[in-house]
Amino acid sequence: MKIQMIGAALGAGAQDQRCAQGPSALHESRLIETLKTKGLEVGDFPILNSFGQASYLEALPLIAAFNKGLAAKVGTHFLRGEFPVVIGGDHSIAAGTWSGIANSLGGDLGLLWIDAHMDSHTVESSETGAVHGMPLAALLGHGEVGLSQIGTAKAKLKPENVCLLGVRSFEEGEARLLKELGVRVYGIDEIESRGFQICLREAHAQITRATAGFGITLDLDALDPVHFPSVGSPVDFGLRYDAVKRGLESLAFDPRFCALEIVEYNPSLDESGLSATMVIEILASTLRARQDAELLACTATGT
Ligand SMILES: [Mn+2]
Repeated sequence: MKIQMIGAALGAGAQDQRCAQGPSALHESRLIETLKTKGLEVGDFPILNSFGQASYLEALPLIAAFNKGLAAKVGTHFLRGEFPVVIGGDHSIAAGTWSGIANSLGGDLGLLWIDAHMDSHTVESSETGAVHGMPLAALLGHGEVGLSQIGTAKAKLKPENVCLLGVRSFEEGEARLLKELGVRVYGIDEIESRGFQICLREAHAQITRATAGFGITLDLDALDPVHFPSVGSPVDFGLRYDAVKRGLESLAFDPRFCALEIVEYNPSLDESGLSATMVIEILASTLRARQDAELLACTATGT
């Protein structure tokens, strides 16, 4: 299984735009070399850049154009039988990544959205106008058409095929939309009381029940900032790094796992480089599990 890393150097969707430097900083932290030494089949690491400068709602046309290109690139690699891994950038790139997969999958897409926030605003409900607060609404077919109708006019996700995990900061408008649609949200209180692994397994069962494949998008602000402070919008009391790393590894043994996205790494807040190492470790363990699953499946079918 060939893993195709894609950098999405976009920061225009966030208030703090410095996560645009995430892909290049990880590249300089020897991301690709480390994955190769772990036995992973990775090629090059092209980084898509956004041209032009804008912020808040004024950035919408720029972000829509960027995501259109990202979706095409992700879809092309996926249709070649490769496993796309998109590295952000702010979370507005999710509209591109998952439109690219949904348009190419040939069936419904399941998605696990690990995040401190809901990212389910529309232009009307957003209080800040920051576009990284809108990608999930767009993928569900709501809000700005430049984000919600990439490639096709169809909604990329059905509400019953998405679960959010780790949420602890949200506004009324986006919560109302998810509630009306019936999207399952695992807030931090439920995760604390029932246990992370139990909630994760339940979410995995839901997003694979009626889908042709599933993806994971990890917004690093889901992690507790005590352990992982290097993000655009930190929120206290998050998920534990080890639990998330082990959890992603366990889900990645499922051969239906078809793409991964990691966003919001802010290298300006990572002077020691420790957070970069943590991101690379999560990628290595998750992709290793996915590759092993592929090898096992090939052995089982004799191919
Ligand atoms: Mn997010």
